[in-house]
Amino acid sequence: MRLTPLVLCVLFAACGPVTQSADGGVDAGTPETDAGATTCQEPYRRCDAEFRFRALDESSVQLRGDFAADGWTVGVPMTRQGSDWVAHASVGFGSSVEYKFLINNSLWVTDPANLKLSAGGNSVRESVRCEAFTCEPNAPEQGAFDWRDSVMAFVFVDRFLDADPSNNCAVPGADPAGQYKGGDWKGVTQKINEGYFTQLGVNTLWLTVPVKNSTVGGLGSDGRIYSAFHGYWPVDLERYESCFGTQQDLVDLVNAAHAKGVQVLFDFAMVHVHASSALYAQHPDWFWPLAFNGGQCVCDDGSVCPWNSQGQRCWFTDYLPHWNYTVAAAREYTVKQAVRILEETGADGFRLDAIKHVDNAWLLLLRAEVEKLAATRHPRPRMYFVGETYDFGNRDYLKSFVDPKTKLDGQFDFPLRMQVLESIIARRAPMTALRDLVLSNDTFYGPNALMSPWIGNHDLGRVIHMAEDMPMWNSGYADGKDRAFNNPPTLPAYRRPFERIANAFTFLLTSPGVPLLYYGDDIGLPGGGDPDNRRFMQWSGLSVDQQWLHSRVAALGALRKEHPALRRGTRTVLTATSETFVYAMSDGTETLYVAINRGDVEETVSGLPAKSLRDLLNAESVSGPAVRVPARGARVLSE
Ligand SMILES: [Ca+2]
Repeated sequence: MRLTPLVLCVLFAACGPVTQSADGGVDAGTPETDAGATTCQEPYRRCDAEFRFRALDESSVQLRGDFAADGWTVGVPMTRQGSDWVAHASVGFGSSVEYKFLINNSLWVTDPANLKLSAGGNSVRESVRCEAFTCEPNAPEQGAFDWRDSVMAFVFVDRFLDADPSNNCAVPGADPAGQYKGGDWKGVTQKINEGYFTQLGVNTLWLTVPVKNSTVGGLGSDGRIYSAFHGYWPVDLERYESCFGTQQDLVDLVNAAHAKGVQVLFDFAMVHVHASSALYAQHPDWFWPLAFNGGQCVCDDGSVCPWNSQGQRCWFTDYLPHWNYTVAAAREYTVKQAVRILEETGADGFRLDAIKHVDNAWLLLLRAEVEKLAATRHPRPRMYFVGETYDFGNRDYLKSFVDPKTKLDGQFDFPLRMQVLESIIARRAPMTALRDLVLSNDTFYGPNALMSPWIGNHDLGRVIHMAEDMPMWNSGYADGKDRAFNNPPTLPAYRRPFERIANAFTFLLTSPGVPLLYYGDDIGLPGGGDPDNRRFMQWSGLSVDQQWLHSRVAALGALRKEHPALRRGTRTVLTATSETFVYAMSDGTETLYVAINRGDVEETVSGLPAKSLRDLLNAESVSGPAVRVPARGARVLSE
């Protein structure tokens, strides 16, 4: 790995554990190194760690460990210095390193000078820190938003708040459920200024696609006519969506968000354009032909493959020409428009739609060009890209798109969503299954990856119905479309589903990554599959249960903001049963304990510290190591 020259700490306070305020900024008490100078955010720092082994009569000693991807197989030869063998390795600031010494190329030994061993029997040096560190290339700087602190809400602009009826659109013949409903950027700005998002602990917005969409209707697979209220049928990437407002309205929105410490991501639809787009007429060679290989899909390797295959490039439907990014001009054009949108609006990144249907070359180019833009902003930010790869099971496939340096920062964690749904919400799998996934999932996607854990989105039936006593759909894969028009679901009239959703949010908001709140899930907004899962946001007349869930999500958001361990910490699994899951989140400064009971009777959980504990979520005191957790309840405990 190439590193920039040493950044020497001028003041000791900037070299030790740096205290971050809840909004990600540096605490006022942290001295600046010198006027105008900045330094990189902690996850992008590396320490030069020295390892020593007291020499006897060895002919060679190597350092092996997890300090590098190939550190266990290649290793670092140690050199003899006086009575010691000595080697150096670059270790992530604040991270832990496991290692052993390989003597004479045959004998593995732990470090006799370090008694700390891992479960696997390796020596462990915990939480490595250093006064002099190096910064990785293109690292985000101190003072810029730290994305480990992000909590994201997906705001479906057309369905959120209509603050300006003068921009409202209507598509002739559209089904009422698929028609524009008037929501706009001014409406989002109004809610930003009212503190609606801040009060929920949300500091990142994902907004629907901002570019001009088709003004004609499209025929859905259900035979109904839809408008482009969702933004996924772009016609002109160089104009903004007039149905949502003006370019100035959008700039005002981003400025209002930033004034509240809220980041803004735009959905970007780079998979296709609408057939009415002039781009398609002018540059037919920029798109795959509809009848490619006899109308079937084409995959990365040029073979014919089924719909939804990995790397598939076929049209979603016959009015959505699919970009052919093997054509450099097509790639460069869309990336140029994406970067321009970030430049013009000041926004902070993208949610990238259906990224598995886009050539890797496009994503690599987008990252490279957006990094150039980042270099012009001060302090240099991390521009966050979160991808949608609709796959509930294949983590390796999701991971193949994740590399914060060159591709995505993270993806929506579909496999984790499936397990949270099955274990906590629908209760068809034991909580031990969630534990089993979590044990490997937190670090699965690699250094500095920030996945987005979630439970609801705009492609699935509203999650509240999966939390009913009898889950509305029998499979986590169900899209809920059977109830989109036929017998659409109504709001549950009892508390239990709301408690189960609160438990799921307890898990999300005490997990690493960028947790996602789909608009309305904080009030258990009802709805079947698309488009019924995109009902207009309910701003009044909330039931007592809806108000309870909203306040619970807000309390969890506040806890996450107040306690860095809940968002930046490392998870240690403590105990799990079929009904309960208990884990600790620790950042080296503070440890919090999370206990979730998804069952319908009170449970006693074990494994907590044997002392008095404060339940921050319910404002109660309890005593460990065994603590009672109410039916469908959770505790977030502090020592
Ligand atoms: Ca409007």
